[in-house]
Amino acid sequence: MQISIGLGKESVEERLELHGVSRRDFLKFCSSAAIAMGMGPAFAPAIAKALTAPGRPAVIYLHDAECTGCTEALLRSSKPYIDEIILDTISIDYQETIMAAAGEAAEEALHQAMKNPNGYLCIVEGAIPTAMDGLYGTIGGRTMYEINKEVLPGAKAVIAYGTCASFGGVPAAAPNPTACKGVNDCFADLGIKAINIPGCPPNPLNLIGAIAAILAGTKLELDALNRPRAFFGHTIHEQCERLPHFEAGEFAPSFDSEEARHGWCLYKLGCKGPTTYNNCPKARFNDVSWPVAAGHPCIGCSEPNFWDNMTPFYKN
Ligand code: FSX
Ligand code: SF4
Ligand code: F3S
Repeated sequence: MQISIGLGKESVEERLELHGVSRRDFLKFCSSAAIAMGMGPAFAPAIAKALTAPGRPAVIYLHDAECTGCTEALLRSSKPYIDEIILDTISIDYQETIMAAAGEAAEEALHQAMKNPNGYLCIVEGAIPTAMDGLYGTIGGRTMYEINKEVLPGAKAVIAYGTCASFGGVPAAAPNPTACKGVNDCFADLGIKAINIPGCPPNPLNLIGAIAAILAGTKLELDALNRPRAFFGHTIHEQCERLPHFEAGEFAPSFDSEEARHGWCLYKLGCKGPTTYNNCPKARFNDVSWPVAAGHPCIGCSEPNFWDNMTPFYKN
């Protein structure tokens, strides 16, 4: 996969066609994003319009301290070609993991994107190490802290994508020797107010939904943790397909039990669904499944400090 830097003159539709993505596939993808936002599929054309409108800002995607799972979630999907859809519609102009450019050419791509006449949106993945003046995380000889500080203040909007960028996540787990912080915690003094899309990994549909809302000029209602209510307004538990079993007091006794296979509740095996806000049951991953449906308890991966507060993840 090679990222397009400075896209050609074709329309978004033409570029998608070139990659074998039909208008129908694209609308299907927009319907999934609409459903993840809690809107009906009727909202899909509005999302499609926002994502393909001319004069869109550049998108700069910064990497900090993390496992790159957020990018993987974005790219490693089987259908319908989510990677092409994302890269060709939102045209990410700078993304260290997937861009072809390296070294000085990469620096140049970043500075070009920052000069885009339509401005730029910034997506941040990963937490920012702050101990030792940020020296625990450097890219091209500059600290992640410095790079974020250069890019974020000029952005039209900042999205903290993943639990690490939102709240510190795994790199900030106790004892946090690198003093990693989430974007808002790290850059509050610069007046940065990032929209948080947590999850470890986060769901790409939530990112696309947030970008579509920003591009369409729709105000995203945020909760006290700066998460869009459209995606994070309900607990996993409230939306879980195993909920009727919870209410009937039917709890799976072990992961390999018949009861677990038959959809009984995983609460007594450690499920954190009742205290975790996310839309996984509705958005699902890759249109296929989500942890609890696959027989794994929710570990609360989208909540602040989940690594410290939600462990032990399993009970038996
Ligand atoms: Fe990994 Fe992203 Fe977790 Fe963090 O996802 S999936 S550790 S949220 O920053 O790469
Ligand atoms: Fe709630 Fe978890 Fe049981 Fe689902 S499996 S009903 S989220 S406790
Ligand atoms: Fe994470 Fe729980 Fe969803 S572990 S992926 S918030 S089901």
